[in-house]
Amino acid sequence: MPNPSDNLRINADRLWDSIHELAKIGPGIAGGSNRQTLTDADAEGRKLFKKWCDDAGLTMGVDQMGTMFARREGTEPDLDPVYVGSHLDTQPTGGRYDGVLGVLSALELVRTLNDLGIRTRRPIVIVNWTNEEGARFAPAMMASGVFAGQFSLDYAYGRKDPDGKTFGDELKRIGWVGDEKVGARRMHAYFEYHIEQGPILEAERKQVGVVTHGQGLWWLEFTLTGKEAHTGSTPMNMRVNAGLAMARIFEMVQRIAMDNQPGAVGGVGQVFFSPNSRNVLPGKVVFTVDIRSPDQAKLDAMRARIEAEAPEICEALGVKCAIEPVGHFDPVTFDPTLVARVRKAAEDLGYSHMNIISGAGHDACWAAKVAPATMIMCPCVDGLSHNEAENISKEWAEGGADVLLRAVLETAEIVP
Ligand code: HGY
Ligand code: MN
Ligand code: MN
Repeated sequence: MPNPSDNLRINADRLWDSIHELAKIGPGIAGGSNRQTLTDADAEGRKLFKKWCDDAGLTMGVDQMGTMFARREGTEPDLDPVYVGSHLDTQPTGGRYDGVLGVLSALELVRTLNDLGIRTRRPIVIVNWTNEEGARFAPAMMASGVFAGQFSLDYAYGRKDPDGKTFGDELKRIGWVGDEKVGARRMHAYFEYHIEQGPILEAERKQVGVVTHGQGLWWLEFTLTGKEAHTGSTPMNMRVNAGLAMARIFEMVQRIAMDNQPGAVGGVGQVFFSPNSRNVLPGKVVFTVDIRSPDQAKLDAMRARIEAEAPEICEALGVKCAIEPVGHFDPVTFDPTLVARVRKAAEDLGYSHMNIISGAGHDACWAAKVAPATMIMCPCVDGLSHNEAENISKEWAEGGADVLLRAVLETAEIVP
């Protein structure tokens, strides 16, 4: 019977085929993916994933947030399982690999164990977390946040998308409201394999990222109220220009992020203008400022400066300013024992590797609140992600998946 120390490897071709099979569901317009959470495309992707889990002999559980838990039994079913997961929902102009690589590498891990007839003491559970992206319904990492006790189920169910549809109604509409209480499951350990979504591993020519920490994040939603007026006939000194206030706040966020280099980022990805007509000054502007840092003090100081300066900018223009935090988690330190296990697996398998801090948020950041958790990363081309041109090589995908297999087996304990 093989031991974790044996040269076990996943089937890279099968993993690669599954990733690209799923990519056919909810395709983007430029070769990436648009499988936003709780859309019909998300439902179709879930259905395919469930079929693959059924084919692999897994037992599917679903909780009240629609998160999917596919269980491979252990020889000691009462032991807390080892969880391995990520997400299948994407950005509207997302890539094929963000999230998908982690869920399907977990499935490939199970398929490999099945091929080899390997049994483990602990059960292994694959997770597809609902709404990791937070693109349609803020905040990001929503289902894992409810699981970790950060948000109530009611809060999550009440969150609205830009069309005013609620999370709860949409989850019901696609038929994925599960009966499990969210967070009732106990995890012995949680692993998440993910593309880096940044340029470091490729630049350093390393195949595997040993993720020691994750950046902290604030999402601050601004609602600026100006006065709708004609863009042609309204004299400049009579304008209450919420759009100008927004532009000055963008500049201020940029300046504060640059003042805190290295190790800080700040920007805005989403803006709503109302009435959004070419020749009407906006009466209302809504946008979300996204600031992040691995340094808690830096992160909090940036938030404080932004919340102090924005009202001054608005007051000077006669614009009303409301700020609501709609997303947050502190910088995360992943479990040192699991981190060391990942590093040793990369060494034993002969993969080049380096320590790395995750720039993006992940479900692992919330899982770490309730269980020992860690992450593994692979490089991505030009560090590009949240872009349809997101790309990785099969070799890169393979390296991290082999490391995942080995580290999970060490943790779930092979039965000889
Ligand atoms: O926002 C994030 O970092 C993640 O991609 N949802
Ligand atoms: Mn992701
Ligand atoms: Mn993402």
